[in-house]
Amino acid sequence: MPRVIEGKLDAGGLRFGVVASRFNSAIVDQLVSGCCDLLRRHGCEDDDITVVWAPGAFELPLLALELAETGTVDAVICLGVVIRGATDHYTYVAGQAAAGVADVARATRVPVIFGILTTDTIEQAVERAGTKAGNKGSDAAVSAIEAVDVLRSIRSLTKND
Ligand code: INI
Repeated sequence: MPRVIEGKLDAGGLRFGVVASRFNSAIVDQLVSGCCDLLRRHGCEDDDITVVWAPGAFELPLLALELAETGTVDAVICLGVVIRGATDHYTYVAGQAAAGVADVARATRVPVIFGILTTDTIEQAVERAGTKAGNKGSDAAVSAIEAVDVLRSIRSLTKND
């Protein structure tokens, strides 16, 4: 049998940063709510969740970096909504947000989760923020819990294992 490392979904004792953008806040609020609710239902205490508000998705990576570097959180969850408009502005905002989130995770070795909706329409975003297509904020919270646990397991491996 191979040795298999997979994450448990127990958030008890873990600390999370939630970095959310105010842009499209009516929808982002639902992502934050779904995210925090999921963390609590998996054993995370309210005191162990820090919510930070960014102006827009473009600023999420910088604030995630600062938060991750404090050493006070086990994972950072980035939440936002970028909706395609008439110009190519969307491409720059969404592209930099996605690349930035990945960069912060690799630079800090803290899981930084991409919970940013990138959609063509407001309707598609609403569908993914607690209506018919689930809640991407909750999904991001699951990914955060799982990533923290998998990382801990990998880091506890020794050469003799
Ligand atoms: N920010 C978003 O979070 N979502 C968007 O859809 C969006 N659009 O489309 O413009 C957006 N723009 C603001 C951007 O994130 C920055 O806050 C701004 O450019 C200042 O740096």
